[in-house]
Amino acid sequence: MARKAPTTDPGDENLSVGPAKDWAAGIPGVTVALRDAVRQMGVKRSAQTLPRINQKRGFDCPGCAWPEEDKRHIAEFCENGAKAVAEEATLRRITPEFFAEHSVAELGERSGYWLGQQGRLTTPMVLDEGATHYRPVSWDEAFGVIAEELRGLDSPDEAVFYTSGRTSNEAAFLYQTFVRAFGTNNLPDCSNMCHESSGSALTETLGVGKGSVSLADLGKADLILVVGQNPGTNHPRMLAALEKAKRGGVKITAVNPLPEAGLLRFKNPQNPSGLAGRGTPLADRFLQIKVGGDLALFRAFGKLLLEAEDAAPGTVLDREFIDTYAHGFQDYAAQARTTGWPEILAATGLSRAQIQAAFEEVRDAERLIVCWAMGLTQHKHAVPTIREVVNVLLLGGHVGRPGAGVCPVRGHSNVQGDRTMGIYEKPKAAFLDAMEAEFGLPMPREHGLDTVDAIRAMRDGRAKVFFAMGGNFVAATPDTGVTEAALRTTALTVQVSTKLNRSHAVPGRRALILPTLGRTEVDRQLSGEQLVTVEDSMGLVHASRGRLAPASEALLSEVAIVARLARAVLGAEHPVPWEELAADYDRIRDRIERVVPGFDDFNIRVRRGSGFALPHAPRDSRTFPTATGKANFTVNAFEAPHVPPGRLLLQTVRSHDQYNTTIYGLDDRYRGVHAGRRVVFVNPEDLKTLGIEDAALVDLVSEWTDGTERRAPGFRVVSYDTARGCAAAYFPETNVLVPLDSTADISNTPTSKAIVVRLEAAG
Ligand SMILES: Nc1nc2c(c(=O)[nH]1)N[C@H]1C(S)=C(S)[C@@H](COP(=O)(O)OP(=O)(O)OC[C@H]3O[C@@H](n4cnc5c(=O)[nH]c(N)nc54)[C@H](O)[C@@H]3O)O[C@H]1N2
Ligand SMILES: Nc1nc2c(c(=O)[nH]1)N[C@H]1C(S)=C(S)[C@@H](COP(=O)(O)OP(=O)(O)OC[C@H]3O[C@@H](n4cnc5c(=O)[nH]c(N)nc54)[C@H](O)[C@@H]3O)O[C@H]1N2
Ligand SMILES: [Mo]
Repeated sequence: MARKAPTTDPGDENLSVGPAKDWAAGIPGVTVALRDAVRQMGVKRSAQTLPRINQKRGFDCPGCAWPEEDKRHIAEFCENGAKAVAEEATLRRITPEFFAEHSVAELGERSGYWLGQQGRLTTPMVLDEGATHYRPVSWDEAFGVIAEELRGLDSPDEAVFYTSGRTSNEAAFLYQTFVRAFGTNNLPDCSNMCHESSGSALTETLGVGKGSVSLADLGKADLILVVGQNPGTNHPRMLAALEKAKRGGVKITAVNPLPEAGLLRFKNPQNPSGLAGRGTPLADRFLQIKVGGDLALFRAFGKLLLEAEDAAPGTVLDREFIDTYAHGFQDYAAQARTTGWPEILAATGLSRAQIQAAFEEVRDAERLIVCWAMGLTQHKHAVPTIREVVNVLLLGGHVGRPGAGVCPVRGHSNVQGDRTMGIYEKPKAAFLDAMEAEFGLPMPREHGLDTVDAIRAMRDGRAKVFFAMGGNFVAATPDTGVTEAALRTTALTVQVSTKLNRSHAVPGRRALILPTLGRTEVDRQLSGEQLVTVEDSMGLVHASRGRLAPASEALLSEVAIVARLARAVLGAEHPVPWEELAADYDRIRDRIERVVPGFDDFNIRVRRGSGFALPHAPRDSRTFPTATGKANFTVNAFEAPHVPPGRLLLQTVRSHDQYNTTIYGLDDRYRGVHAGRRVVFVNPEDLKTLGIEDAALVDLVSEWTDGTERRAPGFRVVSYDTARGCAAAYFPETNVLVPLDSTADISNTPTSKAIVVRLEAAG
C-alpha cells in the first residue's frame, strides 16, 4: 500500500554498510526523489507539486535556503527538496483517533522516523493536566488555555517563544510583534544553534551579519573555498552553481574532515550530459582538516600572505583596501606573524606542503569567496574562527567587489528572513524604535533568552510557558535528558506544527498541538488567497504561493494563529488590529515596509519577476556599519580542541535521508550506510590504535570538563576515511552527548561539532 504509514518502529537489525560514494546527484538522486514523492503523495499530487517548487509563481522549497537563478530550470529542485515537499504534502493524516489510540507515553517511546511517518496533523489537540492522552480541542478553547497561562505569569519574561526557520516573513513579523506587545524579548530561534556564530562574527567585523555574495558572484570568482559544509546532501542546488562556476574556470577547494561525495564529483540531473559517466569533479583540492582546525588554517593563510607581501611589497595584499576601508591591520598582522608552525600543523592535521599549495591559490586569487556552514559555526571557538576567515578576505580586499566575499550558507529556508523580521532575543535599539513608532506601543528593551539560556531558565523554574512556532525543540537542542526534564517542569508547552515529532511527547503540565498550513498549501484568508514571502541565503526576498488543498479544513495559517492568540491574550481593544492584518497579508507587508529598512514598495516589488535584493552596505558600497565605521581586522587567541589520549573528537552530522530532526528514511547513500542510523565513522588507523574492530558495537561516552559523562548506547563502528583523531555520527541521536554548557564563546551555540568521546564496548 503506497500511502500507509508504518505501524512498527524499524530498528537497526538490517543495517548494512557498503563503500562510500565519491559522486553525488544524477539518476539515483532523481529516482529516489520520485520514489519518495510517490510513496507519500501518490502520482497525481507529485505531478501537481514537484514542478511548482521554486518557480516564480510557485512556492519556495521548504528545504534549504539556497537561492534560485533568475532564469529558472523546469525542475528547480533537488532530490532532498523533493523529499522535503513529500514529507509535507503527504496524503497520510493524523486524526483524533490516532491520539486516542496512542498515549503520550507511548509516543515518547517511538523513533522520530516513526512519528514523522504518521502523516500531517489535522486537529488542534490538548493534553489536560494529569491526562495520558491528547484530546481534540476547539481553537477558541486552545487559545483560552494559552491566554490563561500567559496572563497568570508573574512577568512576561517567564514565557519563551521559539521559532524554527520555516516561518514566513509575514508570520514572523506578526509573531514578534505579539511577543513584544506581550512584553518580552524571549525569542530564541533555530539560528541560535545554527549560524549565530556567523552572525556574531560578521556583524562585528563587517557590520552586517549576512552573506555578501550573490549567485552571479560565484561565477566571477577565481577561487571558492567550501569549508565545513556538505552541499551534496544539504544544499544540492549549490552543486549546480559550483559546477557552472567551475566550467567557467573557477577553482574550488574543499576543507572538511570527511571527503563528502558531492564535493568530490557531481552529476547534474538538470543537464542531460551530466547523467552519464562519472560526472564533474568539483573540488580541485581537498584539505582533510581535523575537526576544529579551521582557525589555525586561516591563520596560516594570513601569516603566509603577510610573509609573501614582505618578500615582494605591493604585490600580494590589497593595500588600498586595507588603508581606506579597514581597521586594526597592524595588530592583526603582528599576531599572525608570530603564530608558529608546530601549533598550526597540530591543529589542522595537514602538512606544511598541503597548506602551502592551498595558500598559493588564495594568494593568486583576485576574487576569493569563502562558503561555510555548520562545520565552522558549531565549535567553542566558532566566532574567532569565522573572524579569521574575514581577516584573510580583508587582506586581499575581497569584500564589496564582484566575485568575492563571505558566503555563510544558511539552513532553514527562511531562517535569514525570520531574523530580518525581528525574531531575535537581542534586538537592536533602532529596530525597537521603529516598532514603537509604527505600533504606538512600548517595546521591551531588556535582551531576552536564546535557545540554551531558555533551557536553563526552564530547568531552573524561571520560565514556565514554552511556545514553539514550528521546529522540534527537544530533539534539536543539546543535552536531551536535561532539556526534556526542563520542558516537563513548565506549566504549558505549545507546539505549532505541521508534523508529529518528539516535542509533542515531552509536554509541560499541560500541552497543546496547534496544526498549521505548510508552504505547499493554499492560504485563504478573508481577502482571498494569500502569498507569503521568504528571504534566501543571499538576501533575495521573493514570494511563495502554495497550491494544494490544506491537509485538513481545521488548519489555520501561522499568521492566523498569531492573530487569534494575540486577541485572546491581549484583549479585543488592543491598538494593533490583529485580525485586520491577518485578513490581508498585504497589510502586514505595509507594516514591515515601515519598520524594516530595504522593503520599500514591498507589495509591488515582491509581485514583480523574481523578487528583490535587500541592501547590504559592505557589498553595495564598501560602507561598514561597525563600531569603528570600517571593516575590522580582529586579533583572536589561537585555539583548537584539546583531545586527551585514547579519545576522539566527535562531530554530529546529517545523513542524506533527514532534514534536521525529520528522518525521511534510514539510508545515507553517499556514505554507504543503509537501513540504520546508529553508526559512528572512525578512521581505520585510529581503530587500530584504540584496538577496536570495524563493525564492533560500542557506546559513545562523552566526557565533559566538570567530570560528568553522557552515554549514547549501541553504535556500530564504521571504518571510514575521516581525519585522524576525529569521528562522526548522526544527530539527533547524539544530542544526548552534548552538555548544555558546552557552547561557543560569544554566540552561545551548542558545540555540536566537537564532543570529546571515548568508545566503550557495548554492554
Ligand atoms: N537535506 C537536508 N538539507 C538541509 C538540512 C538537512 O538536515 N537535510 N538542514 C538544513 C540546515 S538547518 C542547515 S544549518 C544546513 C546544514 O548544512 P551542513 O553544514 O552542510 O550540514 P552538516 O551535516 O552539519 O555538515 C557539516 C559539514 O561540516 C563538516 N565539518 C564538521 N566539523 C568540521 C570542522 O571542524 N571543520 C571543517 N572544515 N568541516 C567540518 C562535516 O564533515 C560536514 O561535511 O543544511 C540545511 N539543508
Ligand atoms: N547535534 C546537533 N544538533 C543540531 C544540529 C547539528 O548539526 N548537530 N543542527 C542545529 C541546526 S543547524 C538547526 S537549524 C536546528 C533545527 O531545529 P528545528 O528547526 O527546531 O528542527 P526541525 O527538525 O527542522 O523541525 C522540524 C519540525 O518542524 C515542523 N514544521 C515543518 N514545517 C513547518 C511549517 O511550515 N510550520 C510549522 N509551524 N512547523 C513546521 C514539523 O512539525 C517538524 O517536525 O537543529 C540544531 N541541532
Ligand atoms: Mo540550521
